[in-house]
Amino acid sequence: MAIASEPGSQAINARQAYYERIASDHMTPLWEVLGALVPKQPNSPAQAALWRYATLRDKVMEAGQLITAEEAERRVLILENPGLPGQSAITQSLYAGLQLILPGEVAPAHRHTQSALRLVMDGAGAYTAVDGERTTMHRGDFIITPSWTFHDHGNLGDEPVVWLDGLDIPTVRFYDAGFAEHGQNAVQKTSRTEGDALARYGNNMVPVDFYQSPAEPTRVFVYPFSRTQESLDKIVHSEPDPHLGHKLRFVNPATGASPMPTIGAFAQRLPAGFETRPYQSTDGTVYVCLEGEATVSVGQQEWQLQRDDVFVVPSWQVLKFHAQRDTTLFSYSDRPALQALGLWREARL
Ligand code: GTQ
Repeated sequence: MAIASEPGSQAINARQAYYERIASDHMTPLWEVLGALVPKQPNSPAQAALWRYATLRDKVMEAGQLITAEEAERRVLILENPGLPGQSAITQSLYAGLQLILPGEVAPAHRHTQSALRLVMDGAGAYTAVDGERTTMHRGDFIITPSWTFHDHGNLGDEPVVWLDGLDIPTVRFYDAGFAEHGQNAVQKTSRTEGDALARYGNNMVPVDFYQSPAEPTRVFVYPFSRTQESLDKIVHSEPDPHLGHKLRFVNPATGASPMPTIGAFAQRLPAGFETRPYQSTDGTVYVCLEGEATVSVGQQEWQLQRDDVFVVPSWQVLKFHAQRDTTLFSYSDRPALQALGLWREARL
């Protein structure tokens, strides 16, 4: 009967010496790392983490006294996952940051291959312009700037405006596919009136000859919170999904695919008193608590959510909610990328 036996110290020393010899030829033995390379299930180095909005806001307002939006290009505090220090990442594939623009300021036009979304959190009177059209930012609005579209931000009002940026920066870095350039002018010239894209592409119609392939981003670059709320308010009277409550995904209305190919976005309502059953999925997800009051548990962590708090649920960590009041959540993840690659899984426990 042959049983695998523990190697003796002589064998271990011989192997170690061999590993060192082959290292100079840039080779390394698979058998020492196979279990970590091909895990039985995801074991993300990213950690579950929460950022209180009060703290985020205080800190970004402090930055407002230290540097202008113009000088910074983007005055943003990066939300860095405690398990991924120095990587400017909130999950392995996604970035999150809190951006501040003060009255009268401009964040100059640029474009890059990274796709971006904004979730407006605080203040009124700012706009984002995307490829020649502006949209005025309201709290809860979900705004996108697809890959390689020129975008600039400005604040025409009299109060600070703060929003959450979500980008696929780590994904684009992983693929070594980053390109960027500045616009000719800090503030891009507008070529369409505000609301044009939403009317043309986002009202259950598209221009008669307009067809897109699934990976093309939507021309609808704002999903107003008023419309999201309208949908959630209507469906909340039906039976909630036991694991998700009432959860909707934002789509490109011309294709049914996600608004941008690398980042998916979701809106969710948990009715007062509702408790979700445990759920896990492979798309590491960033959440914003837009309204309400709820307890969330992610793996061993548990938090009492307050308005505008931001938290992250890494891949395959078990997620549960218990809403004390009607609670509205916005979230974004790399789900469409995982789905396109055949790597998305969920488990309803
Ligand atoms: O607004 O264009 O948080 O380019 C990071 C990179 C925001 C932006 C970020 C960016 C932007």
